[in-house]
Amino acid sequence: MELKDKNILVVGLGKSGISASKFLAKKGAKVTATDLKSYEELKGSIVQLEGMGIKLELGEHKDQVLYGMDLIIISPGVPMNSSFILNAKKQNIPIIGDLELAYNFINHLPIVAVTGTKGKTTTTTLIGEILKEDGRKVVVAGNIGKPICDEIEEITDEHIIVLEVSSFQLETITKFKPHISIVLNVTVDHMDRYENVQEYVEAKMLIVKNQNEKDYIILNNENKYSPLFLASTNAVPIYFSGVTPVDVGAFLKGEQLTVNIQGTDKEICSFKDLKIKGPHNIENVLAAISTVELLKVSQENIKNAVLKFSGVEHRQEFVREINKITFINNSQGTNVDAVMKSLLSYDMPIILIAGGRDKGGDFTLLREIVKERVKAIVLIGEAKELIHKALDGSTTIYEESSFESAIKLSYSLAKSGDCVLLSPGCASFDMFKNYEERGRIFKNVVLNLWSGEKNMVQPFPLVTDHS
Ligand code: UMA
Repeated sequence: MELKDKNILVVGLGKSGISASKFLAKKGAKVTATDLKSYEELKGSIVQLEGMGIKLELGEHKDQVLYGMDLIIISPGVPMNSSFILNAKKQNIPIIGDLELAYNFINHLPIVAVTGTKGKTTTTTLIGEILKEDGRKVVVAGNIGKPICDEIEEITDEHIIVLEVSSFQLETITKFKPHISIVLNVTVDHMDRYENVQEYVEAKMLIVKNQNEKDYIILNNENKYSPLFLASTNAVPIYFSGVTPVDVGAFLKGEQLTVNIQGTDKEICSFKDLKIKGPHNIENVLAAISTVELLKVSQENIKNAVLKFSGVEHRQEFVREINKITFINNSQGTNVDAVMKSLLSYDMPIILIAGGRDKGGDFTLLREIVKERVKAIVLIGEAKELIHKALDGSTTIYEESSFESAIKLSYSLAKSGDCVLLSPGCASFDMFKNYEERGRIFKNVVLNLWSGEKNMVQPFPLVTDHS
């Protein structure tokens, strides 16, 4: 793809827009970038574009900027039916996303693309970890939060590219073709962007659009939309299932995660030995195992990487076991649904640490599951009282004024075989810079807990996170 001296408009200056703008400028394109946000709102990030000769049109998308454009790179969060984009379409300006842009420079390499409503980041990360364990050169990027255009300069001919792709990114592909596509599951989501479920599923189905009989599609045997994907591609299907054995693919044989793609069953490990818990995570691991089996990773390296994998940071991340008490960091669980999912994932009595800044969630929806699984709740932050009221009577509830004292109280309440779960169901901004800081402080406090005396802490100073 020749970019030199082309007039290219980047729409949206979030992570992908900034990354695409830099990439295009380095390739000699004449770049204009526009965003609905003002200079004031964006100044922290657009500083990266200084000195690159990029023209900025901020605060609104003016139709005049479309004049003379050869190409538009649209950010995933910009809807294709906005009046500005519809106007661009009328003028026949080609519109692609950063995924398609990058594809032009990496299409000679094996590409693995993971999509699905839930589990994309965990599965994408795990595939990357297994490939690394096998000594492969791998780039993991995409919707995971790392735009692929940022990685292109580092990519060599030996690399395997593992991409998390969203329906928003798939909407703007033309030639993008993964060698292996993975569709983890499709459930209703993003109904603020799509007219109906069918439209959302159709966007996801674009992942197979350019695949042929030399490519593979890994499908969830239990998802009702899988047959639609299969019907629209010539790619070879491989299935995974956490419920029933499949002929070609990965499944549970008793407790054992098992893969059979080459004609014989290979047992990887027991699901009980996984650090990431819950039926959804078994499916994510099975999907990852199918993928790396296709890429001919050794059974031993698959096993080693899978057993080591403690999840994506802040998403049901295993932190530590101390006195047979398991500590889990789910700081990214900032809504009620995420709390529900994490509570369903642990088959052991739970001490739940929750609270923070309320996002308007209905905590009463948790009453039943809390009654069933939660031994105690320790509440922190602005939403303490609100959550206490919503869950009053469903379990024992404590309120703590500091995060550290909440963690220590949870530890003292827990017995051998219990799980202390940070799953706040709220935003973090009342007490922390962001959910990452909340998660790191949690881990830091937990790692400093002293196993000798359960309700005392080891006397080293805590390293506080100011990153
Ligand atoms: N904007 C406009 N015009 C519009 C709409 C938005 O100018 O009409 C501007 C906003 O003012 C903002 C910028 O566009 O400055 C934001 O762009 P964006 O929403 O595309 O966000 P990015 O920061 O570029 O992040 C995107 C993905 N975001 C979305 O798809 C909404 C990130 O996925 C992804 O990690 C990142 O690219 C790198 O590839 C996030 C996500 O929520 C995590 N994805 C959804 C999901 O996983 O369900 C799809």
